[in-house]
Amino acid sequence: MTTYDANKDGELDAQELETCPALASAKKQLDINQDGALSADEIKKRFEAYESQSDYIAISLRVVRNEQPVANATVTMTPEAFIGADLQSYSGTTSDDGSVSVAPANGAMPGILPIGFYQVEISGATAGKQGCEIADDAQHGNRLEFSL
Ligand SMILES: [Ca+2]
Ligand SMILES: [Ca+2]
Repeated sequence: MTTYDANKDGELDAQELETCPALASAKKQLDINQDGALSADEIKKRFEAYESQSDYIAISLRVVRNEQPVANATVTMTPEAFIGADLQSYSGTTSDDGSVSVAPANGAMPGILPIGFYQVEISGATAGKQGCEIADDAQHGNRLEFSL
């Protein structure tokens, strides 16, 4: 969290969250006191909630532009360092229907990812930084859709 806490006040405010779209995407669930900022304690509580969740989740991922599927886009999902330093990245290329099953470099268990927060990079994206949370109770469920 210190990576994103630019003014070092122990909280991530709306401006700081812009630099971490993964946390920003889950703000509704994380921001317990609804003050628009995420405190270290609120983030800690989220990780405590993970204890009772699945370790890995099968996700379906799709890339669209103007609601149309985007083929041949490379999607790379990189775990945020704060969820664990030893986690690997997942990537894949979208098919004609815009869907992709991302996999680690060794190809094991495509489409099945550890829960947590991810940076998402998509080739051809113009929308700026993207990110997401993967969790049993994430608001988008296990279906992720990214717009370019
Ligand atoms: Ca701050
Ligand atoms: Ca808060």
